[in-house]
Amino acid sequence: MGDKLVRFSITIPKELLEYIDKNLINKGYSSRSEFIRDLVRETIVNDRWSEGKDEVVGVLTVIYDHHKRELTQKMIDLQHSKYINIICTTHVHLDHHNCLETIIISGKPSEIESISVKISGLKGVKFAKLTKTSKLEI
Ligand code: NI
Repeated sequence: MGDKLVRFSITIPKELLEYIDKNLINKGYSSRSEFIRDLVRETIVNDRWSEGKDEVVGVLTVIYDHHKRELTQKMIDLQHSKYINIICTTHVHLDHHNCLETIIISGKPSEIESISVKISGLKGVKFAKLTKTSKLEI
């Protein structure tokens, strides 16, 4: 966390400010400043993913068919790839047919995207979404 806060003023159209106040402050943001800080942090995360140099973290959420027995083994085999680090996985049996799994992966963006596409493309995977994030020092 940055230890020094600075104050500055910005100029934006009145309607944008009204939008911020109406749609974000009312939804739980404690202040306009907190909203702007989070917007900038989101940009930092996006930049890290697009630049591709730094290690980042991805959370892959997958819904798959519980009855596709070989699928579980294929997913595990992919996770044992030497290029990536699986931090943890959580498996939830949603119902008789559906399994939900979250796989938290660290590594280079291209490596995380690559394994995510491979897992998403396995037969029996019905839904997959990669959430991109990273460490934030500020
Ligand atoms: Ni299950």
